[in-house]
Formats: sequence, C-alpha cells, structure tokens
Amino acid sequence: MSTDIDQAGLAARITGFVDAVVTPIAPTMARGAGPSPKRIVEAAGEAGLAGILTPPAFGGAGASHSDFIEFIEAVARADASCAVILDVHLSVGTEPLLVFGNNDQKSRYLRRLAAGEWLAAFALTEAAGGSDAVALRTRAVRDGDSYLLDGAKAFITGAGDADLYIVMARTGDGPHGVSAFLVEAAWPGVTTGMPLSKMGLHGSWTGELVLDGVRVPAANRLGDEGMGFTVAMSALDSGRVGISAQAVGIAQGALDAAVEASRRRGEGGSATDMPALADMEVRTSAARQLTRYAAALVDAGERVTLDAAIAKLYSTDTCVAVAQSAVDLCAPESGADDHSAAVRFRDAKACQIYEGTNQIQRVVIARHLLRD
Ligand code: COS
Repeated sequence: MSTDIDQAGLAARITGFVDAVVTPIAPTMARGAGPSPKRIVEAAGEAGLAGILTPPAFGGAGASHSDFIEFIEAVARADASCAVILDVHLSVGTEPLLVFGNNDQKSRYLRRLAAGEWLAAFALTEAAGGSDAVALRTRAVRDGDSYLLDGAKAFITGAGDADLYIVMARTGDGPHGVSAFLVEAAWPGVTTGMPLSKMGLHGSWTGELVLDGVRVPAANRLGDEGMGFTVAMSALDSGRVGISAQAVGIAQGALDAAVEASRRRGEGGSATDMPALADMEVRTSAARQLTRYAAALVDAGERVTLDAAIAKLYSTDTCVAVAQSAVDLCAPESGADDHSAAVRFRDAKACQIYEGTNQIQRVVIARHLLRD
C-alpha cells in the first residue's frame, strides 16, 4: 500500500462507491441493461477512483497496485461487469501511458482519464491471431509526421464507448516490429461494430475496432518504434493481477451467496454444506494471497510476468470452481437466470479467457520452469 496517501480515506471512498453506485445497479448490469461503461467510469471519477494509479500531479489518487486490487476485488464482489470495465480503464487502458508515456502525452490524456471524462481501452488482439499476439497484422505506415493505421482488432473491452485506444500495430517484422499508438475514437477512420452478445459480463461492452487509414500523429506513438510488444506484454503482466483481483471478488460474491443460502437452510448453517463452504473459503483466500503478493511485487518495481500468470491462473480457475459450488449450494433458486450465483458462474468463465487465456498462463509458467 502507498504510504503517503490517506489509506482510511481511500478505503472509505471505495466502500462508498461500491455501496452507492455498484450494488444498486448489479442486477441491471447482469442483464446488460445498466449504464454504459463510460457512465461507470464517470461515476468512479466523481468518487475520485477513475485514476487510482495516476499520480496526483495528473489528477489521480496516486495509490499503489496493492490499493488498486482491493478496489477491483470490492467492486467485483458486488458486480463483475463494473469490475472489468474499471480494471481495463485503469490497468491496460491507462497504465501503459503512465509507464511509457512522455510528458506531452501524459498531460494531454491522463487528467481526462483520471477524471472519468474519457474511457480508455487496450487493442492488441486480432481475430486471426487470437492468443498469438506476435501474429498481429494491423499496420502502421509512416507518412511524414504521422502514421497511417489500417487493420481490425477483436474482442476489445470498451469498444464502441471508449474515447482512447492503445493500439498495437506493425511497423516492421516479428515481435520487435510492433509499435504502440494512442488513438482517439473520434478520429476519421476509427469505427466500432455492435457489442458482442456474450455468455456473461453482460454489462461490459466487448467488440471490434476497425482502423481504416487512420492518421495518427507520430507524437502519439507510445514509446519508441518497435517497442509495442514490450508495452503490450508489460501492460498485460500487471493487468493480469487486476483480473486476478476481479476473480477473487467474483469468488467472494459467490461464497457470500452460498453462506446466505446455507444459513437459510438451518440455524448456524446446514451441516451438509460445511465441507463445500470450507473448500470455497480456502481457495478464495489462497487466490487473494497470490493476488496480493503479485501486486506487492509490482509495487516493488519487480518484473511480475511469472507471479501474475500464477495469480491469474489460480484465481480465475478458483472463481469458476467457487461459483459452480455456489450454484449447487443455492439450488434450486440458482437455476434462475438472474440468481446471483448463476450470474457469477457465467461471469467467472470469461476471466479464464481474457487478458491471456489460462492455457497461455500455463505456457508462461512452464517456460519459466524450463528456461536455463
Ligand atoms: N514482458 C516484457 N517482454 C516480454 C514479455 C513480458 N511479459 N513476454 C515476452 N516478452 C518479449 C520477449 O522477451 C521477446 O523479446 P526478445 O526477442 O528480445 O527476447 C519478445 O517479447 C517475444 O516473446 P516470445 O518469444 O515469448 O513470444 P511468443 O510469441 O513466443 O509468446 C506470449 C508470447 C504467448 C507470452 C504472448 O503472445 C502472450 O502473452 N499472448 C497472449 C496475449 C494476451 O494476453 N491477449 C489478451 C489480450 S488483452 S484482452
């Protein structure tokens, strides 16, 4: 946790935001009928939480990653769609600008993002390449003081509502031929399709971003030419810690529902539910500790590739298992589409897929073991 910020004040702001904004809209978010992602980030901005990692000099809270994961877990416990909207905005949407942006880029964009006036998104994945990020085909061709971007990105969180996209595009061959760009949604040639109809996380928009001859000033290249893959991978390293926190929150929310159902069945809880409840608590608690450890490493400035992969893999597998047990323990009511355990079960599955599938996390972990 950051030592020079008011921790009690931050914790109170987080609780206030969850109670006043997130909990009341959770049922409508689950139906995909809630406020748009931008409205969620706007509300976070009003609570001083849309730039939690951004330094106060740029209008943010100046908090640490350890604070950030507590925020994401608390939001996800109430509603997973709001959590992923905020996580992507704060983490992969804003953090690359904090780490790789120059002063001009920071002063042009950070304040609006931290105030919640603008929603940020991260555009790496393409339909053809999927998990093989190096295979991306979107091209950026230098033309005087700018680049012309052409291509299409897929499965982009916030597409259609975001104001600023961090776009990875090819300026050469291989992983060192990728560059990162700050692309404003309002620029000519930027279009988005309809949001995908997903299994869960209905309140979070996911869709395509099409770039058709988009003229991007060279001043909007994030980092040096050829550094884009490093920008993307390091953003994902820390982003995966946020997704891990989201998974812990979903697991905790599912556990809350199961405990409540068990209490209703018998005074002090039903004895037959006890082993399942205990297992759910153990896994959720272990996932939380892995997430906190990875966040502390980010705060210490350590490379977190391995520990983020471990936390993301374990926590997201945990939230699926815990949510599934919650569906069992809350039956038969949990058979209803809108029961909180059913909603969490559907939401949990997506966490195993985005910000690097869990198969990719296993590749990252195993490669570490096999490296000389
Ligand atoms: N941080 C910094 N640099 C990294 C890195 C990281 N976490 N991971 C890889 N790199 C560097 C490597 O060091 C290598 O550089 P050198 O050639 O100088 O050694 C370069 O990037 C290429 O790495 P690598 O050879 O490992 O690339 P691969 O194509 O074999 O695999 C994986 C990379 C699979 C790890 C990558 O494609 C990946 O993470 N894919 C999933 C993408 C993802 O998460 N998508 C979700 C998008 S957001 S919803």
